[in-house]
Amino acid sequence: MMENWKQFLQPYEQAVSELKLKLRQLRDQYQQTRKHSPIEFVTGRVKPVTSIIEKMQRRQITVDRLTEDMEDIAGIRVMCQFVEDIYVVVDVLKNRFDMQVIEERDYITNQKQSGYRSYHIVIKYPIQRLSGKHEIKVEIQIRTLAMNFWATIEHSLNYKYKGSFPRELEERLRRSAEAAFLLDKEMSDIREEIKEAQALFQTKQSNQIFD
Ligand code: 0O2
Repeated sequence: MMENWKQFLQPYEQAVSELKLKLRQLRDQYQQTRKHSPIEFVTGRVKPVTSIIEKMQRRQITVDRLTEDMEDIAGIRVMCQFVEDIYVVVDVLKNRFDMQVIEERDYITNQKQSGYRSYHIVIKYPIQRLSGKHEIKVEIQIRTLAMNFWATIEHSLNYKYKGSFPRELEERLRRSAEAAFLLDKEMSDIREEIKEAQALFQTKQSNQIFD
């Protein structure tokens, strides 16, 4: 087993905090240039040790393969207003010089059996440590606010029921996944109207600051 988890996880902590900062600054740049930001908000976490150990056992990953085979020890989540924004974010990330996209999993076109939708990419992200350069794998989950609402609730229910939901709850989760899908579709259809209103609102707010 791993001897020093704290030390092992330090580079992952660094990668997560650097990426959170960079992606939040990216959102601020869109806002400062009065452009619609495809990023609504960003969160990040390093996988807790108990979850790493559970996944190692489930996927039969040995300690010497951990860095290579577990791609979500460092995780970033990017939340977007519209489904279209997700693909803009993916494109923006693919064109950055400070990361390399090495895998993509589109659970939007290929919704999971559970009802889960999200776009996952795995990147290689270089960090500078005292010992030199380290390439860290980071999983970035990109999703709408509606997808995030559903996934957050399903994740906590899953924690309680360990995946075996009572039949009625399973049916309700399936229906709420469908409702989240429809909400995303409705919002997409009126997105130009929404963006226009938000631009007006933003101008009004910044004028107030200078009053
Ligand atoms: P946490 O707490 O988010 O870290 P596997 O982990 O074996 O299922 P894989 O190939 O490692 O699969 O990764 P995948 O499917 O790209 O992403 C796994 C992560 O996606 C999960 O992490 C969740 O964050 C999210 N996810 C995938 N499927 C579902 C789902 O049905 N419901 C919800 N709520 N989230 C999902 P972890 O490790 O489960 O947990």
